[in-house]
Amino acid sequence: MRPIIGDREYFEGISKIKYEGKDTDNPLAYRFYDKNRVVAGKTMQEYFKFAVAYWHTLTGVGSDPFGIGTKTFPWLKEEYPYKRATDKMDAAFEFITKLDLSYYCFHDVDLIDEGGSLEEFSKRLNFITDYAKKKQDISGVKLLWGTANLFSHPRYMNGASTNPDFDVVAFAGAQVKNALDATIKLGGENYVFWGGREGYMSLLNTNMKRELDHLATFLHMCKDYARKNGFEGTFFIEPKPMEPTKHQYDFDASTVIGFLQKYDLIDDFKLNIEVNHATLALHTFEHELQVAANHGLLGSIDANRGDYQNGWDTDQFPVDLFEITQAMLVLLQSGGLKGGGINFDAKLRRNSTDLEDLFYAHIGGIDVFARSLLVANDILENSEFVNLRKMRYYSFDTGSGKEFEEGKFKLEDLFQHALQNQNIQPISGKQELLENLINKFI
Ligand code: XUL
Ligand code: CO
Repeated sequence: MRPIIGDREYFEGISKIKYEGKDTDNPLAYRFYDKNRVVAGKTMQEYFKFAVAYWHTLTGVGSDPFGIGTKTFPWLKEEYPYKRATDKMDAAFEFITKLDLSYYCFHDVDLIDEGGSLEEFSKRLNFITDYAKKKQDISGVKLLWGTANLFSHPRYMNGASTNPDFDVVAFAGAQVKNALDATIKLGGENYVFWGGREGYMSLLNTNMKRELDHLATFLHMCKDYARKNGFEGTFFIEPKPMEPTKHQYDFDASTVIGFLQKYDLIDDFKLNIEVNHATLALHTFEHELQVAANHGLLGSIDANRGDYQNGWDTDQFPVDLFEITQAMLVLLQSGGLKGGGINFDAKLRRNSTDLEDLFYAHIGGIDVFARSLLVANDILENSEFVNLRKMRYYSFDTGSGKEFEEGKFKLEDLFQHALQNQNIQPISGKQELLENLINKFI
């Protein structure tokens, strides 16, 4: 089959991935992701907005601190950077359309190498986004979010907007300006700020208060510029507790929400929650989702998983139904993602070297989300789950408990209530019953 767009087929022998149902033996088919199936009032496609991450999928050749890359992607062979970038984009759009998905995400430098100067980088970005616009128009693929890579270049070794050197802060601003222009030009629905090296390696050389003030000033500028230039989407902050710095300022959802509130950014920013970042912060994925949802700030998800044996940020593709079902329970009960989607910020293992492995990885991840959504919806509609949790708080539904919730009680009133109600009976948390319930519905 010839690709729908582009003039060379990179993934030969693989045609469009279709939904074939759970009993299919075809490893290149969806078993659960049926994009037009309606769950909780929306099609799966609308619900998830699955996106391919340009950096891992198109440029992640498998290098690690102990060795160089292991994958020879045919779209990275050209020496001339402009041609290499269009080859890569052809491969990207072929891959996304063959997966039958509608979205992608990028950092500026994933699209094209930056070259030797800011002038050259701006020119290159303009060139490749012209090309991307054409590819989007032909294929119908859309940009879920754009971002700027403010962490790979050596200039950012001490951070970007929190760098102690103002020249670096300004360069970071220039890069974000270009990345925002690119996102706006391509109709990007959102824009992400992941902290990169915004954090510190040692407090001994760090004025933390000043750096946090700079971060906020910078984010205000970015927001004002984007709004002035017609960007109506949402800005997301992506929390992560550590790596590459020893301490990242955007540590976890709670920390980020406190920061957004303090610096008056809460109306324009929401959160992009990543599974492996949650676990690095010693939280569960569903915990971070719930914290964001509590504030109405659950914007988007970076899907992956860590290695629960060693805790590193291994960015593996999701496979765990029990984990993702718990996440989908939070998502369904909080009304879904606000503006964002599910971006596979996940990479193949270093020794998964066949091009078709990229398909297996994404198909598996997509199916685990689709299946978990079905299970979670089933649990909410056909089990005692909601009621069991509600019943735990029964004592607040009427009488004194209700008055307490309504703020009508003083501490002296609690004392009086306690005097009359000293015979406290244990109420079981029913955790095992609830865990069994999830397994039953899986
Ligand atoms: C790094 C990470 C980033 C962001 C985008 O851990 O998750 O790829 O998602 O900058
Ligand atoms: Co991420």
